[in-house]
Amino acid sequence: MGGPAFDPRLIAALRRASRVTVLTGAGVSAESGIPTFRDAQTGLWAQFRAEDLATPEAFGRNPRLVWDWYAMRRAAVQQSAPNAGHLALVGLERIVKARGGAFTLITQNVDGLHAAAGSQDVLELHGNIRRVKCFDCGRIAQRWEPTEDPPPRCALCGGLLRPDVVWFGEVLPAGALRDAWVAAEECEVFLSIGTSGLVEPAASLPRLALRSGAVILTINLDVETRAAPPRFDIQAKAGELLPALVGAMGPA
Ligand code: BV8
Ligand code: ZN
Repeated sequence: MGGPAFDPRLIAALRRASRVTVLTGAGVSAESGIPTFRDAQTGLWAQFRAEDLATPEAFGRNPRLVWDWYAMRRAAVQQSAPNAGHLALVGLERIVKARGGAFTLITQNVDGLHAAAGSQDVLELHGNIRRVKCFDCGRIAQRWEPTEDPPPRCALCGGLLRPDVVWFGEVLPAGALRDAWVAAEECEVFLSIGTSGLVEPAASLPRLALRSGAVILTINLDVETRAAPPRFDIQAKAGELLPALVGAMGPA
């Protein structure tokens, strides 16, 4: 039983593209067992909405609560592994680069799974939950002294440590955002995978690519499958469809 049949125009565009850009959201990590942002919160976090906890105001009001929420998510991330979708994106990068093309992977995810899978030069628009930074002096740390009374303190100034992620109302890392903008403007094929497209400015990247003349492939669970070039929409799980897509492109 062969895999899904892809529109030959999509495969042709992927085969001839000298620059491919990919944007991923939480849907790419779902098959690694990491709940998406839209998934309802569970357990003692069920009473909170993610977007209400992922703000500097929430941390300012209740640092312990927000720290503990991230500690729970970080533990889930540390127990997770890249899935077939992450690995297929590593394969796609290798195929494009082997033919001398450029490949950029932009992620909204903070779980670090693309780098763990072997993707190079990942643009983390929203930071990384495995790192922390000082709420006062901004010093970044990969490790910190555990404490009975979280959040732990900054080794430099004694300020409270927070996850090194971009909260709602905070600006994105300027370099990553600039590089993501250029990668969207200059690519011939843009893949948007596992994102609800609700959070700005990341959500504007596919529109920018479309305006710049790129072919857009959207892979999501809540999208109607249709092929109307230059847009292709495929309703599928990223971890199932991406390996078939890369396989349909042929050898590196
Ligand atoms: C900014 C890190 C300038 C933290 C995240 C009003 C006031 C203030 C701000 C705003 C405002 N209106 C708009 C804004 C801007 C705001 C924004 O966009 N708000 C939205 C909610 C309206 N953006 C910001 O604040 C950004 N900063 O704009 O700075 C500024 C400054 C001050 C004032 C104004 C502007 C910062 C945004 C970054 C927030 N941080 N993450 C953390 O992780 O805790 S965002 C967070 O949510 C995630 O990182 C992710 O990006 C986003 C969730 O989106 P998705 O990844 O798409 O995940 P989601 O669950 O939504 O969807 C998953 C999809 O996958 C679904 O479609 C599902 O069907 C699909 N799926 C599921 N399983 C699979 C699958 N698909 C394929 N296969 C599967 N197996
Ligand atoms: Zn500090």
